[in-house]
Amino acid sequence: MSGVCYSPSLMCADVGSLRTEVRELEEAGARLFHMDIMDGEFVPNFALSWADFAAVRDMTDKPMDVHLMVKNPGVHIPFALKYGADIVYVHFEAGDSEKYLAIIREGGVKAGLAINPETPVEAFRHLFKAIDKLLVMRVKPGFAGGKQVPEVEAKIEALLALKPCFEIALDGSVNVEAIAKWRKRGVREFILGTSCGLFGAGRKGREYRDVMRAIFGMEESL
Ligand code: S6P
Ligand code: MG
Repeated sequence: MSGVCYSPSLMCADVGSLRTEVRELEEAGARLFHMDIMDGEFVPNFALSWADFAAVRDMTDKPMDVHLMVKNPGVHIPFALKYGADIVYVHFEAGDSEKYLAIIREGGVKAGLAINPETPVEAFRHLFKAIDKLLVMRVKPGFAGGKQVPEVEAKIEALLALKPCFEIALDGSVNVEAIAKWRKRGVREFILGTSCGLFGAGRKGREYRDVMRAIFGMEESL
């Protein structure tokens, strides 16, 4: 398998059957599990709970990230550290990113910054050294199946051109076209939701393995 990391977003899975879902996704080739935590304030929705996170942690040895879409990351970071997250993403737009990134690193895990589609690179460039991973949102956060914001394409291009010292992951509206395009240009992590057909109606009864194999196969032909 290549160095590309395909990370299923578990808020899109059958949350009532997480044990089966995690096992099947692992067998299908998932390298990391993406866990969305929302507070109903930073975004108008709720996704997974810390109980879900802890349960999945017990089910898998694969790395797990947590994408905090919350107004007050300070309340949630301790849970992420306690429950064994490997990467914690705080949103730049929630404020105080420098402080939170430092707390995450001090906790011994990778410090991730998530950025909304409208946030320009210049706004967080001063934080580059504090970031281990950058989660670039291609959609307005809060929901699966969101509409891709076209302006994000230029931002990803600009980020790659800067050859940053952190890894870049793409989240939201990651369809097969986006994977093909950005994999070729050097992006090494993709959060898989409904747009690529892994979850939701697009799956049309196929097994996770079939969808993932199609994505891996596409990569070989690049
Ligand atoms: C959205 C969340 C994401 C979604 C993922 C869904 O706010 O952060 O991680 O779970 O984007 O993917 P898709 O392909 O349905 O947009
Ligand atoms: Mg996410």
